[in-house]
Amino acid sequence: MKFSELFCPTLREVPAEAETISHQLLLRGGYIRKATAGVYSYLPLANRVLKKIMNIVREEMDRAGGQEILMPIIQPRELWEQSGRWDLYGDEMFRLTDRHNRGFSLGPTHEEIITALVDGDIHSYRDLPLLLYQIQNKYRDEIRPRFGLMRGREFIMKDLYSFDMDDEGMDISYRKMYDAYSRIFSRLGLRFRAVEADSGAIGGNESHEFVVLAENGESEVVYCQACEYAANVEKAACVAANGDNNEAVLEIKKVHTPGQRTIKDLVSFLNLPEDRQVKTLMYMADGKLVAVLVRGDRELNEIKFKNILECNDLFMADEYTVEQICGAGFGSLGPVGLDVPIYADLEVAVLRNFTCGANQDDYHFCNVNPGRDFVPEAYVDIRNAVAGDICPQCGGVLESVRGIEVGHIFKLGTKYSKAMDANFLAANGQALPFVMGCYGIGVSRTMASAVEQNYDENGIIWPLPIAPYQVIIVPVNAKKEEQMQVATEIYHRFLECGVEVLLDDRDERAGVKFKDADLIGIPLRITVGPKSLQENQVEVKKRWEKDIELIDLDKIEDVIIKFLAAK
Ligand code: 9G3
Repeated sequence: MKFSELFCPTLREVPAEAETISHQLLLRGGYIRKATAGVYSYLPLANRVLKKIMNIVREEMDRAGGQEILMPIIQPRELWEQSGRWDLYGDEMFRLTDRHNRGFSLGPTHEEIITALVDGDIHSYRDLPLLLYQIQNKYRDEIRPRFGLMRGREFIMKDLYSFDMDDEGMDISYRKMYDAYSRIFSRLGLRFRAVEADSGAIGGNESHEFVVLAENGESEVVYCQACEYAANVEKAACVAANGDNNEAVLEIKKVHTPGQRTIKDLVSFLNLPEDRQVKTLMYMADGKLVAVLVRGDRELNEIKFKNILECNDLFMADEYTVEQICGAGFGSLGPVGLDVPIYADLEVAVLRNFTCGANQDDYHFCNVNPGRDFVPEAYVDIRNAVAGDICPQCGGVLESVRGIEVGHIFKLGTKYSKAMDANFLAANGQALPFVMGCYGIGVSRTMASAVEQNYDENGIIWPLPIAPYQVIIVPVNAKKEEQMQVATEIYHRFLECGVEVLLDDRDERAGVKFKDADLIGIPLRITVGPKSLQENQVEVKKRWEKDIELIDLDKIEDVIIKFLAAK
């Protein structure tokens, strides 16, 4: 491809609305352009990267026994009513009506479509297991689409659905997908981790996320250095603190704490460390007020809490309601004498003589002791795990990293097949619901996460397997006949060998061409300049290294082809 013909509108300036590095570099590199909030066009270079990602995904899905199909984006409302999810997703679902005023959704996912499809034509256990997948646009009306392709309202997803006779079959399909995902992200040249994850509203009880490690990723993961344990913080289990607290139990006392509202206020006002305090948070769970206690230095994990309460709606109560019920504002709440069901984190059970609000503004209780001064509904694991915690699997020490969720696989069980009455005939003639799994990869998000993980001050550094082109040839001066002649000759030789090569034939200053080559992130740059021609050599520079090698003109082909083959 000749750069002078390539639709690749690079930008010098960082667009103001781009907050993350991948959004900035994909815009500046001429990879994407915004059509509207959260909706992008993929320009030629991005399209080449996406196709490489999709091909690796396809190869591994096919190798794992998947069969590629393509399902509709327009989905009839009736199917979502059958599964009971039409009303579950509010404004996030794009909805439309046709000329007959019938309701449809723009597909945010395809459990309903695929279950109805398979139910229509698969009737016997002999046809199982069945793994069907697609690579297709998805639509989700995010409240705040941001970070470019990372959180769009239209994005490309590979979604595979597995159909088995029983749980054992589902576990086998799940394991095949888990292994296929590990191969995919390795082949894409990304540093990633597979971690235990919360299944959320989709249902089922086991799921794993594949997270590309990146310091400003939205997902927080904890992992153990001593064993294989790794989990999204939403899911990571916290082991109960040891109960060998033999501190003497002191008499409770009420302390006047004028204007002291937060944990930090009390640290200074009472010279009291955070872990000697307990914070009380009030939530509405399916319309009922509940209190939750965590140690002053911990954060509540709302997903764990919601799973324990098994409620649909969980959100923080407003201060007005709280004042009505508890007689005090947020900064003065506590469990003592609180006429609301209380759930306490495991750590609170072993606290002695802690301080908390007295349910009276400007007063706190000191020397509060669980059991004597309040009795919770239960002591449960509802705090966020943090680095330094004990590994729930082996007792080692947990570390924490951030990353970008690019894949998520779920054991669905019979949730959708039961809801939609999708059955097969077992060997004994019994009609049984399919046992399903679903497996997603964010293809467009994977491209962005590759940038988040591989860039420097000059631009993108594509992992070789997904670079839009492998080599860019830069003649220093397009006006010099000899340089252009040599550059063009190398270019044609590479084309003949099947090397994916760009020739920067633009009549631009060398500096501009080098900057663009770095910005768009082509792995190998070959420079044809006056100096190197005297010695019958060209300069070769790898995008991720600083130094430049001089290679003889008659060896350049072998060197490059050997290098590319080795990768
Ligand atoms: C919706 C809307 C948004 C959604 C969903 C449904 C997320 C929804 C979960 C999944 C689970 C898996 C198959 C591929 C991998 C992920 N956001 N989820 O079901 F109607 Cl508006 O999509 N689906």
